[in-house]
Amino acid sequence: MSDKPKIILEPDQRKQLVNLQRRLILRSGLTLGAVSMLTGCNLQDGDQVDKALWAMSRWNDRVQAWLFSGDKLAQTYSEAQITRPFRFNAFYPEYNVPDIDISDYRLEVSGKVEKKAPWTLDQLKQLPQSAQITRLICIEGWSAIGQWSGVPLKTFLQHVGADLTAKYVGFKCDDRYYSSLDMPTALHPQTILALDFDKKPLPPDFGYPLRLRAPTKLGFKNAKHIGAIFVTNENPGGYWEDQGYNWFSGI
Ligand SMILES: Nc1nc2c(c(=O)[nH]1)N[C@H]1C(S)=C(S)[C@@H](COP(=O)(O)O)O[C@H]1N2
Ligand SMILES: [Mo]
Repeated sequence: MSDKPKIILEPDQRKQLVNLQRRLILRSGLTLGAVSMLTGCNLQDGDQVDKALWAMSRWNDRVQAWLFSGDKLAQTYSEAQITRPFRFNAFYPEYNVPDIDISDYRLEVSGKVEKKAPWTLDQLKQLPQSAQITRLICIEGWSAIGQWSGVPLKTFLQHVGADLTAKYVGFKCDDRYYSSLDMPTALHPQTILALDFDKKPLPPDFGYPLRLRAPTKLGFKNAKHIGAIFVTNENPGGYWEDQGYNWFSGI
């Protein structure tokens, strides 16, 4: 709090705190001033700020889930507005993008679903498809408009007889990334299992052979190279979510 003596932070702690502040400010749409007012902290001191911000982050998950029941639509754009070239991002550099052999590829399905048989890409292509031109927003401070098409996640979940009253849908990726969605977002009309990017099969950089495209969520919730989907009542977390990124991170 502002009347407490300054706490000296280790460089690591400081970095973590600055990141958390930045994320929370981005996430909540609040200004630095508003966050400092709400938390009663001057955003300079250690422990107290950290505690208040983590508490706010958890509070955010609950309030956001309650405020946004899954029917709010993300903005869509025209073809002329597409960002070219599109931007790549992952937790590793571009030259480490996984090289996936499609002849071996199967999408695995598990958890609270009736049909657990794995899916080939061709089988996924047989399901109804939906296209969108939307903005992917990365928490690192950039965004890009792109075109994706694929199977609405809701359609897929219905096909496998998923328990749609379960709380979460989890994703495991072929690069060890993982993430998860709340069920309302999984059933949202703009949430798709994208097979195509820019009207062509997803290139390796952008998530070949299958990625999640949920424009009501931040970029890091849009898992690429999905190898497995599961339905569960236990929050599966995620690669960035488990490092402090706000789990809900959406509208
Ligand atoms: N499998 C996997 N999916 C991932 C990531 C990753 O590292 N691995 N990074 C996420 C992040 S932080 C962002 S912003 C988007 C970037 O997607 P793009 O490369 O299509 O721009 O992918 C998300 N999905
Ligand atoms: Mo990101």
